[in-house]
Amino acid sequence: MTHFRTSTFLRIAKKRLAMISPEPDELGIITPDEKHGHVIIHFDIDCFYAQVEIVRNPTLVDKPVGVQQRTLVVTSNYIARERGIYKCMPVIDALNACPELVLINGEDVAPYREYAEKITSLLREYSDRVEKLGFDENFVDVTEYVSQNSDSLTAKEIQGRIFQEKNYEDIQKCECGCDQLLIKGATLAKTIRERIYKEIGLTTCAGVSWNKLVSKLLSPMHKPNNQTIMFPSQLDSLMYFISDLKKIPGIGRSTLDKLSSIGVTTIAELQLCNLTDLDRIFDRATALRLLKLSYGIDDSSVKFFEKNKSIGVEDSIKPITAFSQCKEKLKIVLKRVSKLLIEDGRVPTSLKVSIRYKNNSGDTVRDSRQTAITSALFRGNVANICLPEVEENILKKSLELTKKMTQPLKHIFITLFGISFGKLIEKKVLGNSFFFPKNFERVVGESSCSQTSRISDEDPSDVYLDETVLSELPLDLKNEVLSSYRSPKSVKCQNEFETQDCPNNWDPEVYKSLPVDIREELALTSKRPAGETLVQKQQKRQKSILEFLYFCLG
Ligand code: DCP
Ligand code: MG
Ligand code: MG
Repeated sequence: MTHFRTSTFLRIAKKRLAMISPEPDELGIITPDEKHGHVIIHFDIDCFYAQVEIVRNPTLVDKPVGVQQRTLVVTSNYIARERGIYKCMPVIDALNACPELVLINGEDVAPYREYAEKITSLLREYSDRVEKLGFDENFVDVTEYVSQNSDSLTAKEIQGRIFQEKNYEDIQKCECGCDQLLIKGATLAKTIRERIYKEIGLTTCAGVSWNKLVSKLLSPMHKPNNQTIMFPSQLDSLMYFISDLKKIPGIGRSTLDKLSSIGVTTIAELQLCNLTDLDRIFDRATALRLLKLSYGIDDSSVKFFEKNKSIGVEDSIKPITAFSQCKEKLKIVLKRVSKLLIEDGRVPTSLKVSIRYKNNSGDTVRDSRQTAITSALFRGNVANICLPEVEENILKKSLELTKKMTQPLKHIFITLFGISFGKLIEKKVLGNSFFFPKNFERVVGESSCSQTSRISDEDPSDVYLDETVLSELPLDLKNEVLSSYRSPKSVKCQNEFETQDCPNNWDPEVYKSLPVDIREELALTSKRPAGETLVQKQQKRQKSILEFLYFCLG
């Protein structure tokens, strides 16, 4: 295989793609005005777990450090790599190769998750399009940021390395002028990497280009702690250089097997395929995508940042054989998950408990149960999960769920507990009307949950007040906000009625299946003392909420 000139390559690529379909434009063929003009950076943290351990214990900085999970060294710092340690090396081999290797147990991944989240939130300062790939990688589409900060990103020289160490002067310039945008993107990538190092303590690698595939292929080229940029006219050389189909993200084991069944084992061979060849083993959409990838064409966008749908922790434990031992174990798991929940800041409205246990046939199996929890439990601030009464409430529910799973067992033999919180509610300050209750704070997020407290635009009493936000206000503003609450017309309470609200004469399962408003009505009616009207009952609730607010404000 010889090196094509870029123009030759593009001509061949277009011709080939044109042969694939009578409407080549629909295939997203690279045309300067269509596909270029984006700036996408791929970041990958250097020896991630090992760096986190070194940041947590700086005395390790000049030692060979490996992170151990079970019998493997899953990663190591670059000092250890120079001494022959590679990823997923058996511990025994690693210690033979490098007896002075410092091994750290990395089975608790919580610290790594914490650092990964710090990085993602720093990246989000530059774009809403931040897409995580695995634990230590992110794509960021910085096109808008680069365009809006064009002047401040003007650089005298290109930051980092250029693919194949080319001189920029020798590179064929793209007709659309995207090269300049990419150069500014490289300046931004350098700034971001410096910030990650200064603020979080981790070095990273980055790839800068106009699409996700190319950026991902570029970022490991100058490891560690460096970045690589490439220009569209170098695309053919890149795909030739990569050569190995396995290096293309999205081409996994089963795709490789199918391709090899028709004799395709390299990128160059895939480029030579036509659609008819690929149609035999793939559907049309997959066949087209594979062909495009082989030419370095990737028109998938960087997805908008999405927070985790749930937050949970699982712990393997020494087997427990009595239900009475469950609470203590659940408490340990709950403490860990509480920390993550507080860092996240969203309020959960569902609780799930998972266990791994031996069933009556002696097989080890997993099971989980979940229940709704009221967001009111946290009184507007998820940090309240640490209050003893809140913790106790959650533990009680967790034990009830565990009981449901273990009741059919002849003997209890549990080897894992997990607690996970879901249906997380975001709280967001809206617009400029910060001090007006109806816009003060609004619960957003997974509002599909009909049991979440809802807010009406009309009724100020219907607003969800966050004590932490209130407590930060100057006194006069606090009073102004509170004055709007002096005589609310009505307060819609947290209307998440659960089984414990179930009237005595109702079957809890039947009660649970009723619509929320009917459950609310039933619960209120059944609980109020004789002679008390529904309105009086609601007024009582309203009063206690107000008392709580006044209490919070001192
Ligand atoms: N990891 C793991 N098991 C694997 C591969 C990786 O537990 N089979 C973990 C350890 C790594 C982290 O994921 O630190 C990120 O994986 P990378 O492949 O990015 O490897 P590193 O970040 O460790 O090294 P590099 O500097 O090569 O990116
Ligand atoms: Mg990495
Ligand atoms: Mg990685």
